[in-house]
Amino acid sequence: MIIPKPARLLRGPGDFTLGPAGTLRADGEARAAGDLLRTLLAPATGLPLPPAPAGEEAAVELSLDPADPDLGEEGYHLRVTPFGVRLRAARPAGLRHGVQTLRQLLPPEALLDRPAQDVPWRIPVVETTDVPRYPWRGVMVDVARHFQPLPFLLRTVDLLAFHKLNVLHLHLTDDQGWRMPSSAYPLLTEIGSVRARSMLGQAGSTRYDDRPHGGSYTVAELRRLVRYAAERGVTVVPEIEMPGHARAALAAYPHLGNVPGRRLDVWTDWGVCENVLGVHDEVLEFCRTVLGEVLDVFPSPYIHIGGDECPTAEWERSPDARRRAAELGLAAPKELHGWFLGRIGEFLIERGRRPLCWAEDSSCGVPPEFTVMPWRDGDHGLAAARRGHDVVMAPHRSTYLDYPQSDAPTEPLGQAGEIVDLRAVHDNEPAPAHWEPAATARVLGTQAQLWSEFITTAEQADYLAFPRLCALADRAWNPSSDWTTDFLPALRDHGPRLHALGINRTTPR
Ligand code: TNX
Repeated sequence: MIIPKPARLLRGPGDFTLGPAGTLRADGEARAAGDLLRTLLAPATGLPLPPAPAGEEAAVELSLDPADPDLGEEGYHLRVTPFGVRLRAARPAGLRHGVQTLRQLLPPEALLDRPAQDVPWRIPVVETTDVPRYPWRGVMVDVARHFQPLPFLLRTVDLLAFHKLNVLHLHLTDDQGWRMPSSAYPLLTEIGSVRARSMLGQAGSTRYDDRPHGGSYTVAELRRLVRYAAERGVTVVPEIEMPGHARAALAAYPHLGNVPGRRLDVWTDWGVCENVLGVHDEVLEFCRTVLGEVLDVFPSPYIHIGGDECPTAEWERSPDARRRAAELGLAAPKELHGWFLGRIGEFLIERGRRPLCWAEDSSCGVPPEFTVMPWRDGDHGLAAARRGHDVVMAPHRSTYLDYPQSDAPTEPLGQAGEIVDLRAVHDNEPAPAHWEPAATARVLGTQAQLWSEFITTAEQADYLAFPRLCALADRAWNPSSDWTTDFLPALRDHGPRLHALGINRTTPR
């Protein structure tokens, strides 16, 4: 059994063995998916999959049928018979998912990054027509709290694609670090990417590790990530946090803040920082300029501008911010939050993109053109959908993978206060049954969150992400996957695959 559970899969007797003489046909727009299959199978299998000569049957054939009404943007039809493999889709994205299904149907050794010895590359006879329920199936990776180098992100893309997840939401900036270079504002990374130390333990702790943490990407690296992800059917959605969670920017450019002449360092604590961006014109100009550079690197239709956890005390105290609120006719300075995000949203829409932000309650104050990510408990998703927002569900009790998955003492340090176990992730229904159809129709999908206050290494990230990410992928793809009769047996088959992929499942230090 494979993960996510295909919408429909029939198994037949026998199998097909892919041998060294096996050919591949993938013409026209199907070629890229054919190349992907070659790239993915080569390290373990060494199979060359040469192109099939014209007029000859290929062992594996990939084809596009744009007129197929049932397969949509991402669906595919796969038929394995004792004589070969036939994969068809309406769009290249569907072919890529079919390629991942094929990888899971092969013996797990096919997933190794080195030659496997003496494994017959048998694929069971199956027929599947497989279409996802949601167009947004993602993972947010926080590279702001702890920087992760490019290879980590490339591997993450591979693991997403393997589970038919199609969005990598990249949290590039926060109080503790700014990871995206800007040619207009070079100090964002020169100053804002390094903090002097890290808090040890939960927010409010008084212990620190007393060593610097830093890192940032080059534009070339980010472009490479975008390209690599696109080849695998993954969209990289960048996030630049504003107006809160922006202390790294304030450390680099103090004039963006609310207190003239004040200098702040890059934050070394966890939690909600009360220093936020100011609301004067220079700040909006800064955000537009930085986002302009972001748009140049990331073709994603959606651009995330944060918007969460923005304390407004500095605005209440600042004469300038109070004046601005009054000029705008706002009832209170705290309404500057929605106003700020709304202005930046307009900018993104003018540039042909869709603004996206976190929503911690039903009144995040942004116009309906914003897509929102409700992340707290309660019916905030429903309320947002009723107000006309598209929503991507990110409820913390079932999608926050930075919380431990059990109360075992062997669990590595994570966020306190919650256990997010595998079952909770699998049970997460993005649009619960009591939502009315119009609200349900606003749900684009769901995603997992890998906040990285407590993730410093790839081993830790693996440990927290797996197998919970498998559960999220299953739920996001197929509404009918049952915990007991579908997911758990599939996960048993999946274990050797995760192992072959080199995923760490032991308690990291
Ligand atoms: C809340 S969710 C945050 C993050 C933290 C996370 C820890 C959200 C939009 N903000 O800044 O990293 O909790 O679980």
